[in-house]
Amino acid sequence: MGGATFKERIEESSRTKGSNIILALDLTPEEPESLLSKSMRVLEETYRYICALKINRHLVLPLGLFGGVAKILEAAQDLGLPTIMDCKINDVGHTNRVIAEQYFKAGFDAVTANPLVGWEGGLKPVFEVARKAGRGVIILVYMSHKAASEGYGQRVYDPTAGVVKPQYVVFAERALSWGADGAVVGATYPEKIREVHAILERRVPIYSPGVGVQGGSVESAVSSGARYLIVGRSIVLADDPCEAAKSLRERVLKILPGLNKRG
Ligand code: NUP
Repeated sequence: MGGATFKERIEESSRTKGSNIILALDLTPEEPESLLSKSMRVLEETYRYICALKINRHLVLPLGLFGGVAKILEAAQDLGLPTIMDCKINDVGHTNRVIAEQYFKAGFDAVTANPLVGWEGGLKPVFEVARKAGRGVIILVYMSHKAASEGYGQRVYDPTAGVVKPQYVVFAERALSWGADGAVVGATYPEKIREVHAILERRVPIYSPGVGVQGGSVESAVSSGARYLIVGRSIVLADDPCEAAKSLRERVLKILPGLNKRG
């Protein structure tokens, strides 16, 4: 992968694979040995149809970051897939720095973070560590679950502009001003994807989880402006994960036929 930044590398992977599907490898915790082999099997079965791999604490807690997870990251790297740790970094700066450093040391190409903690003494150290290591930071803008409106949809006073705005609009503006590599907006809220896309234009790509089991649709998320779709259970719990990933990719290509043409 030749691109200099994470944003460029995942873009290149997406064009090479003709897919915008990011596999969320959320397998239910069980005996570490079978969890690791199942993870490897699902990755092996689906890698042709996906452009990146996202890992959650579902795997980090039972397998260990420098144990089983590092092995999965190595396999993903061998398959040419960028990797994202969905850790939603959310603490004070000096702790956030260590969290980001450890995930990058284990081999992750990007981390997710919660913009609610702000910049100074919050996410600034995460962006500094990421830039230095050539890795990415993707921030939450509007989550996919039912209660997302309780936090991301609150109306807040923006002291810089002197106006009241929805929280997610402020977060989208931060994604731009902080130079984030991506912004997460739930596929379950296509109208929010459209609104955030109008703010971000093409400068910060939208990552959309919530397709399938959570009720979001491939077609409405992509046509509203989602650049990447994060998909977990619709693939990993399918009888045939390979077929599930393949058919999701085909649905995306019907809307974005140019995705697998370079340039
Ligand atoms: O708003 C979010 N919604 C969401 O589901 C932000 C996320 N990071 N996710 C993640 O996307 C979630 O943690 C899971 O790993 C994946 C969606 O999984 P599924 O609903 O497709 O199984």
